[in-house]
Amino acid sequence: MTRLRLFVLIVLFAAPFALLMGAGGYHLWETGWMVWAWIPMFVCFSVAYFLAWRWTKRHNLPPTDAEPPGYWTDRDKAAWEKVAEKAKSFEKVTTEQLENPKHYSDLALDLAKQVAEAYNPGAEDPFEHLTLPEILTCVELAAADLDELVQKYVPGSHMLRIRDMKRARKAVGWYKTGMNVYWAGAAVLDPVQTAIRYLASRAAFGGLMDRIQDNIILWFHTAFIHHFGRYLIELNSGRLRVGAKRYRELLAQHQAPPEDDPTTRPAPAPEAVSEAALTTAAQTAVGPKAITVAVLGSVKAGKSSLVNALLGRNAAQVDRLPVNAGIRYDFTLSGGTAGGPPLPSPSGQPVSILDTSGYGQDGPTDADFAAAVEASRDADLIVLVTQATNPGRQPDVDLLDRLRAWFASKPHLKMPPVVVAVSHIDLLSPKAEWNPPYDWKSGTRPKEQNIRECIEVVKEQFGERVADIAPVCGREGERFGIVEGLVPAMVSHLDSARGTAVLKAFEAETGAGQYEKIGAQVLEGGKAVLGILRDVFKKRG
Ligand SMILES: Nc1nc2c(ncn2[C@@H]2O[C@H](COP(=O)(O)OP(=O)(O)OP(=O)(O)O)[C@@H](O)[C@H]2O)c(=O)[nH]1
Ligand SMILES: [Mg+2]
Repeated sequence: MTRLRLFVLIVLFAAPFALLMGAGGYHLWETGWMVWAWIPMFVCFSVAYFLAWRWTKRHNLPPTDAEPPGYWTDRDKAAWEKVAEKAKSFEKVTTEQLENPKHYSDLALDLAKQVAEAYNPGAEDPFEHLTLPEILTCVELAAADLDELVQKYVPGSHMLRIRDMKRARKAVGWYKTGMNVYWAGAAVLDPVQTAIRYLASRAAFGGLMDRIQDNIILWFHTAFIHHFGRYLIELNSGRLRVGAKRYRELLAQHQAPPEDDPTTRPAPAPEAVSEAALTTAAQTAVGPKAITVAVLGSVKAGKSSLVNALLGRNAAQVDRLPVNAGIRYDFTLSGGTAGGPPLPSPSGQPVSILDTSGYGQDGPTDADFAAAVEASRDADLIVLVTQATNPGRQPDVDLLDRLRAWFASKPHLKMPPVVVAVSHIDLLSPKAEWNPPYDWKSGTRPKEQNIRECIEVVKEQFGERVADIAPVCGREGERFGIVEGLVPAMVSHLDSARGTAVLKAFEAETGAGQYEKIGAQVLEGGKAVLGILRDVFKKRG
């Protein structure tokens, strides 16, 4: 259909309505009802404008600065601060600037430089260490995110061409001109009334259209900086070396497994519980990656007893594997321990527990420390066991400080959160009494008070080195505080632990695949060269 025909159709459709509006308006004006008609019209327009203004206000549009992922290191977080600052700095910039395509390319380059500098301070060229595929992956991921955001929140964006947007902007201009002409005409007919209405409408909607447009454009502009910034951080920290597809897969693998609500699950038969409670991680080939817990502590602190308690009665069904740093146990959480209350844990989550050999009361030797590093660098969570009855905790504090220093020297890794298990609480005074459960947080029995005091002391000794502290008794047959206190504490730090797992997965991948990739590329390149040579020889022959 030609434009002319379209135009004719629109005019023909619109003409009767325009005529009715004109005639009606004239009639209203003639009979003096105009004032009465004007009031509801004014109210309708006001409400419509107000709602449009509110719904396009920035805090009603989805936020674009979602929580930084749990696996981000301190360096990543510092870089994110810069990105957020940049986004904020544009709050008062003109819309014309935000509409200019060149502005976005300049901004992208500037942001890329700033983030890269956070990773290579002082470097002459902060992009030196990047590869082309990584950079392209960054662009691909950011673009995909922005595309999704715009398609979801800007209705009709898939049909709007840039040309249309410019036209819409012009149409607003025409509308304003039209309104001015209308006001001028009305003023001739009824100057006083018109002046009052004009002032009222100015006060109510002055610049409203502009504000609505500005809000949406500024929102997109902020989203652009946040999303691009986020992937620049992933880029500079080396996590995009695996490529866009694998990057998404790795992240998805480390999401918490779907919630399994024990109240809605059909209760299994008692003997089935113990069967189902723990299945070896080896059986779950697909699904989430295992969470690795390193159990550290001094000699005879009660580490092995605690590990046995964590495994429950099903220790036999657990995969037991001697490794350099100690013994590894692999199993899968099921949301219930044998006979015990349901664990507040995501079921189906494979877990690997590493029981280490302890260090002496003089503190960890270099060999002990090396073993602790080996256990912790693969761990997503550290459980540090310390005896309640042994008040000197300097060896434990030393170990944590050395571990922190070690992780700090590896900015692409993150130290796992540390949960302290204070063992042997049964031996706190009164020694002869052991009558669990103990309400150590607020109870008034002497044992409860002593446990509380002991935990206070431990808290002071470790300070911010640890994320959580739980008192336990790990002695066979007298266990207490493990399912009730320690496990929930461990689970509550799982997100952070999963984050550490993500970093490790990326580290392992990016190191491992590199040579195979080069091999494949050489092969591809080789095939192309062979093809060219063949053609050359064919032509000669
Ligand atoms: N009373 C009491 N005894 C405990 C507790 N936890 C462990 N024990 C006992 O302390 C001793 C040492 O416990 P383990 O679990 O072997 O300690 P460990 O830290 O693994 O020791 P090493 O591996 O040799 O470093 C054992 O005799 C346990 O029965 C506890 O909470 N209370
Ligand atoms: Mg042991």
